[in-house]
Amino acid sequence: MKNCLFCKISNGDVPGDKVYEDDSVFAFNDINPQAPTHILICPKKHLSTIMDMESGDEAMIGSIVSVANQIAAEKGLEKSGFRLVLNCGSGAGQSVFHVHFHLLAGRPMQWPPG
Ligand code: IU
Repeated sequence: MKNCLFCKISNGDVPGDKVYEDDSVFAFNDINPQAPTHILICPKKHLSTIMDMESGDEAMIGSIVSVANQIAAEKGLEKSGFRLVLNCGSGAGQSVFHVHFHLLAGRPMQWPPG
């Protein structure tokens, strides 16, 4: 999508600190990390919120969880664990309207999140 920041990071129009990329998913370090590891994992397809998911998008969204597991394994997070967060809508804290999962790790996590 033309005016979407994360689409621009995906296609290289805006620099991003990418840590993973395949045909349908990309991941990059969050610019304002909230934990020692804070990576955003996104579908390349522009979806403003997860509620815009369509029939046929299930495998793409599911593969984001596989990518999270892969990154966690690469970073040795299996024992310490990690949190995978998706904010849907401004009321839930979403500020960038291109679907992204936050992979957070490396510090104690509180529950419930704020
Ligand atoms: P949110 O769930 O939509 O609130 O998360 C948006 C995230 O995008 C947030 O953690 C920002 O720090 C992050 N981000 C970024 O990594 N690079 C940017 O240029 C912008 C936001 I704007």
